[in-house]
Amino acid sequence: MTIFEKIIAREIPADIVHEDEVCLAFRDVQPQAPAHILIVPKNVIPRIGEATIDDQSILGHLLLTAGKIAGDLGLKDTEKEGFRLVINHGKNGGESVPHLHVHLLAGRPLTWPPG
Ligand code: DGP
Repeated sequence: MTIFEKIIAREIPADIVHEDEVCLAFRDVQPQAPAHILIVPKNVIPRIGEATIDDQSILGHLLLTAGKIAGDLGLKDTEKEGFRLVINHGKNGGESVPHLHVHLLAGRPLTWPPG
């Protein structure tokens, strides 16, 4: 069972900002920006490169939910705010939890290229 499955099952606590039938979103315990939310599917997909066509609606749902959360948190103003979505795959991608998740980062200017 991944740490995120334990959060979904309420076996360990998290600062939850959104839940629906497909996903749970909560604040990252090691925030890399003033706003750092993880959007996690309830059905475990280990990582994005292992997703299949059967996961298409879940993947779309995660992105739409990220946009909704950004709006709920007042992050969608393109002049004053903005945000970044990140999905890490594997060692060089920076993946540490083998349960697909979308990072929503915001609240400060984010540099490009990323580190
Ligand atoms: P990644 O490196 O892309 O696999 O991102 C995993 C993220 O998960 C990382 O930013 C830290 C976060 N994280 C790990 N364990 C926990 C936890 O128990 N609670 C919360 N809220 N976040 C966690």
